[in-house]
Amino acid sequence: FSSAQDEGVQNLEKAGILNKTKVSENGKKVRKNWTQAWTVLYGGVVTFHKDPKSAVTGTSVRQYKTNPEVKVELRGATIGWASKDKSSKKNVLELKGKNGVEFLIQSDTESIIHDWHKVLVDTIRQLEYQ
Ligand code: I3S
Repeated sequence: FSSAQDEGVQNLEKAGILNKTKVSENGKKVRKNWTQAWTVLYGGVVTFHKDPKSAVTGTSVRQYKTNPEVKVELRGATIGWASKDKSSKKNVLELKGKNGVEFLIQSDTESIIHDWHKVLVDTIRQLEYQ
């Protein structure tokens, strides 16, 4: 058995470069500003970091310790595929945090965004059992 529930959230980690934009803050819509970010999932938290170029040399999630630009707690968050009216881009995920914050995350590479979808779903599910 190797499901997320057996592994625990601490083993669900991932890092890579994604496009992201905030779309809501405190439940209020904000203007989109798509930027590339080094995106890290670790300990049930997603962080977005500027300057992905300096991060690509690091292989381990834990090695990347610079201050995140943005932090989204996955406990109580939801993740799903964004509907067509949310963006004209393809492969867009909608990440909604508990505090009314909402991000779109996107990659042109389908496999990359599918891997993120899976690990985010698994993490959010795992956090419900803790
Ligand atoms: O949902 P919107 O407003 O059509 O989002 C687009 C805008 O944010 C646009 O910037 P301006 O606000 O300067 O027009 C962006 O360049 C687009 O990328 C946004 O749409 P997509 O469909 O790419 O999410």
